Amino acid sequence: MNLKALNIRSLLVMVALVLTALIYSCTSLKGSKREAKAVVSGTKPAIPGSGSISFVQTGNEVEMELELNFPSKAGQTVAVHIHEHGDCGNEGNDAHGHWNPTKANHGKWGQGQFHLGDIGNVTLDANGKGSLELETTLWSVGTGATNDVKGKAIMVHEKADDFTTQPTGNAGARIGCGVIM
Ligand SMILES: [Cu+2]
Ligand SMILES: [Zn+2]
Repeated sequence: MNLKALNIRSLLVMVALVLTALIYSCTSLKGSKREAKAVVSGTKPAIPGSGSISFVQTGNEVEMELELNFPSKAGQTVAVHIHEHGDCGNEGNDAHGHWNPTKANHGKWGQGQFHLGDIGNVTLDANGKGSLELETTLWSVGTGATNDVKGKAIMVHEKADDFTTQPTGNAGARIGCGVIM
């Protein structure tokens, strides 16, 4: 084997290594899809309920999917927020207020000022079931940044949010809660 052949061989090995590294980094980017979930449980025995929420971040965009099932609230509209502490103790009160890392006023999602936790209202059907989907670049998932939804609580209220009353939207008692993990 002469010197030229050796050089070509090492060049080929180099190219193969670079290609492998490229393919690996693309695969790991794909694998870095960030996800979080919460299981919603009723906080009051008199108002049984359940639900789930999931957050999936792809690139800068977070997709949220929420499902609720509160039979005793059939046909009514309930408010859903993200609250600042991931603690559902004391009938949801340990979750404290609306998650508001941007120090905005309470309001309606996507209009003027609103808390990052102001998801909005969900109208439940005749069986008490409802769902909501949201896509946003305002949140992140598992990044540790100030807009990270992980470690917060999802809260369901007995009434609709009026999007006006500060700082709660006058949505009434906390009937469902789950920690976003
Ligand atoms: Cu709330
Ligand atoms: Zn709010």
